[in-house]
Amino acid sequence: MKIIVCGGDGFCGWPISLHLSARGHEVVIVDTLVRRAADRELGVDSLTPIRALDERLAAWRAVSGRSIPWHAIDLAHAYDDLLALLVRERPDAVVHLAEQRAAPYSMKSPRHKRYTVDNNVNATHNLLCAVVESGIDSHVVHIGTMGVYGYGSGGGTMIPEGYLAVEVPTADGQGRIEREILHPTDPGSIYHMTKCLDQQLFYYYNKNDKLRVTDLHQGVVWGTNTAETRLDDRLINRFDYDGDYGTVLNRFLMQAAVGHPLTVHGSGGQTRAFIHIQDTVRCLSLALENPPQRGERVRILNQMTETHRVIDLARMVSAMTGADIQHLDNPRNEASRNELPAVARSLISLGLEPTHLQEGLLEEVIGVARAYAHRCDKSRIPCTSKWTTS
Ligand code: NAD
Ligand code: USQ
Repeated sequence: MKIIVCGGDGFCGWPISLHLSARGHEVVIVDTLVRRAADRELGVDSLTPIRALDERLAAWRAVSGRSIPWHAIDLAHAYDDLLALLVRERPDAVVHLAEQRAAPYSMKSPRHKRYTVDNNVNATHNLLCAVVESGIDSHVVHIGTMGVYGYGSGGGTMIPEGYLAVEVPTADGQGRIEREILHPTDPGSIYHMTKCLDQQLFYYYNKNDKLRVTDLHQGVVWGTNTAETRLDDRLINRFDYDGDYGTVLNRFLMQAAVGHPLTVHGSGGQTRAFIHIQDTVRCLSLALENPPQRGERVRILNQMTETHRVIDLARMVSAMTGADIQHLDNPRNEASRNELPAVARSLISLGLEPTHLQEGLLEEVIGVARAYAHRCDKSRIPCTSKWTTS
C-alpha cells in the first residue's frame, strides 16, 4: 500500500512510519515540525536526543534500504499543497496524526486554546475535503482519543466502541425504536473537544461522500521505543516529560529515574486507559490492512489494552524504584475519581496481542530515562497549565 502519514515526525507518527515501511508499505510523511517548535516555545526538549527529521530519514535509509519522502505541508492552512500531494501520490490510505495533542498545552491561554481548535479542526476538515476533491478512494485512519467519551463516572455502564444502542420514543408516543448513535461526547479539555469535533466531521464526510474512515479512540500511550526505533540510535523516539506534553506513566517513570517525587494530581483516583507504543504501531497496521468497505459507516475502534488508576500507577512505580509519591493540587478540572469500563475487542479480533504493564517493560522505560537523565530540566516537570483561573 502507499500510505501518507500526516504527523509522521511525532511520538506516535515516527514509529508508525518506520513500522509501515518495514512491512513493505510505501510511506510518505507530511509534517511541518510544529511539535518541535512547541518544545522551543516551552523551553524544553525531548528527554531522548531525537535527530532532525532529515537525519532520521537518512538513518532509516541506511538501516533498511527504504526511502520515506517528507513534505512540510501544514494540513490546517496549506490546502492546495495537500490536494496536489494527494493527486500526485494517489495514496491507498492516509494516516492522520497531525494535531496539537496535549490537553495542558491546549488550556495554557486563550492563544493556545484558539491555536489548538484552529489547527486540529482545520487539519481534519482540510484532509477530508481534499480526499473528496482529489477523487481518490483513500482510507483515512485517524487517531482519536478515549477522552471523547468523557471521564465522568462510569455509573455502571460500559463504554462501547463508538456507537451506543439507544431506544427512542416514536412520534405518537406509543412505541420505542432502537437506534445506534455516536456515543455522546464529554470532553475534558479544549484538546479533547477538538477530537469530539473531528468525530462529527468524519460522520458527515462518511455519510455524504462515502469516505472510508477508521477512527481509533486511543488511550494514554506509554513507552518509548519500538522494534524499528531500536535498530539505530539515530532512530530513537521522542520522550516527553514536561508538564505540558509529558503523559502520566512516562512522567512517573522518568521522575523515578531522576529522583523526583511522583506527581499525583489530587487523590489519584482518576482512571485512564493505556496502551504501549509498540501496540499503537501494531494497531495502525491492523487498521490499515483491514479497511472498511465503501458505504460502511465510520469504523470506530477503542485502541487501549488496559485501564489503571493514577494512584495505582504511582504505587507500582514507587514499589519498583523506591520513589516518593507527592499528592499535588490538581491543575485540571476533572472528576477526582472515576471508573472506566470500556469495550476494546475489535483490534484484538483483528490480531492485536496486547502488551500489558509489566515490570520488565517498565524497567526498560526507566532504563531509557536513566540513560538520558542528564538531559532532564527539572524546572519543566511541574504542570503549570491550569484549567480555570479561580
Ligand atoms: P505529537 O505531537 O508527538 O505528533 C503530532 C505531529 O503532527 C507532530 O510531529 C507535529 O509537528 C505534526 N503536526 C501537528 N499539526 C500539524 C499540521 N497542521 N500540519 C502538519 N503537521 C502537523 O503527538 P503524538 O503523541 O504522536 O499523537 C499523535 C496523534 O495521536 C494525535 O492526534 C493525538 O491526539 C493522538 N493520541 C496521542 C496519545 C498519546 O498519548 N501520545 C494518546 C491518544 C491519542
Ligand atoms: N496526571 C497526574 N500527574 C501527572 C500528569 C497527569 O496525576 O504528572 C493525571 C491527569 O490529571 C489525568 C491523567 O493523569 O487525570 C492523565 O493525564 P495525561 O497527561 O497522561 O493524559 P491526557 O491529558 O488525558 O492526554 C494524553 C495525550 C492525549 C490523548 C489522551 C488519551 O496527551 O493526546 O488523547 O492521553 S485519553 O487520556 O484516553 O483521553
